[in-house]
Amino acid sequence: MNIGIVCYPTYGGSGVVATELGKALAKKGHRVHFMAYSQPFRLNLFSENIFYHEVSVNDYPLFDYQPYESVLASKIVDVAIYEKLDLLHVHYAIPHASVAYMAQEILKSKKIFLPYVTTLHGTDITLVGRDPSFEPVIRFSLNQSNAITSVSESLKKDTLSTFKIDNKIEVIPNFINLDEYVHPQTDGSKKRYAPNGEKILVHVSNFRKVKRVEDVLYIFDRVRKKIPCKLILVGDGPERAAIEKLCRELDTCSDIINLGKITNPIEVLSISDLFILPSETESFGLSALEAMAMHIPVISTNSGGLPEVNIQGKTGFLSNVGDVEDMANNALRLLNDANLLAEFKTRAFEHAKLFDINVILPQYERLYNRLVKEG
Ligand code: GMT
Repeated sequence: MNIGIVCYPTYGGSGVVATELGKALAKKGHRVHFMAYSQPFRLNLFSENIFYHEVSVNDYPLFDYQPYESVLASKIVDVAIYEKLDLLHVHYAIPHASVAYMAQEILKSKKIFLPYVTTLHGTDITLVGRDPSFEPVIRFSLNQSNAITSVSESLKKDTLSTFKIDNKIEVIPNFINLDEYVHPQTDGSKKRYAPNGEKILVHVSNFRKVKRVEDVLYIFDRVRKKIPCKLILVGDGPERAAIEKLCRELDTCSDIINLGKITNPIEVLSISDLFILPSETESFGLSALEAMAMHIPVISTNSGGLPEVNIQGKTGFLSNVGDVEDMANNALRLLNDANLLAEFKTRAFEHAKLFDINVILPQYERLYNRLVKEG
């Protein structure tokens, strides 16, 4: 099948899911055409069956806002015609679903039918999508989608309560390629960050408000007062400066390592003991799943789709948003009991297996086949 994928190329779950999905489809022999305004950061172009079409908008003095949507729609039309796309899969509803609709209409006028799947990732519905100025466009383009998928039951519920959607929403969760989540030899790097055998807590995110990275620091502060530990922060974003200020106030900077943006967190995860994700909301929490795939239990909030990924008392613990005291106590409970920690590690990994690409990819392929047949 010839499949077009539209996604955000930047650091963030939706881009990672789109890229990993495209890579897995290409491995199975599908020809996958990525369209984005820059190369998705986890995409290696020197791979069989993978193609990348950059969407570049020319600057013009008239534009205060560049007409990205129009250029993207034209790109989709062009790629659909010349690469003979069978199907288009857009990740993140805004603005990709309405652009897909526009491209579909243009192609119809040329007697070409291009079905499109819209995958909802979270903030497109729970944060950005709640802005009423988007409502008519999101609702319309979702209802026009030939299929809608959401990454969790929780996001499906949120979508149905936010928008009047007549279309069916199919849940296809986030996934990981378990084969890639192997423990490399790590003694050397563990010593580099925790020279005296300290426990390592880790947080990976794009440092947006919704991630509540300040809570990571409050949790760490409480844990550090009880046991020797280090905190590794992976990622970067708008909250970084506030976090640096807070660690100075808490006087914990000497035990915090800011690694910044790392393309793939596997190595860092392989030396970590506990993953901390205190998000305000999380439609799924791909970073938590990545940690679990590396045998790391998760201390998280219980918001959004997190309870579908992190199982209370089995793969980690879940607390109310903002309850840093409870999250710190849960972290200490695990870090202070080697046997319990070992049990949680095993169960985290076992649960991650349910989200292996080999389980999830066929669900997308079935959906694609159905749409192409229907067309
Ligand atoms: O978490 C972010 O801010 C990035 C965002 C994105 O769209 O890239 O992630 C969302 O999509 C991921 C992949 O489906 C989910 O695993 C994340 O939970 C979701 N983030 C939120 O809902 C806040």
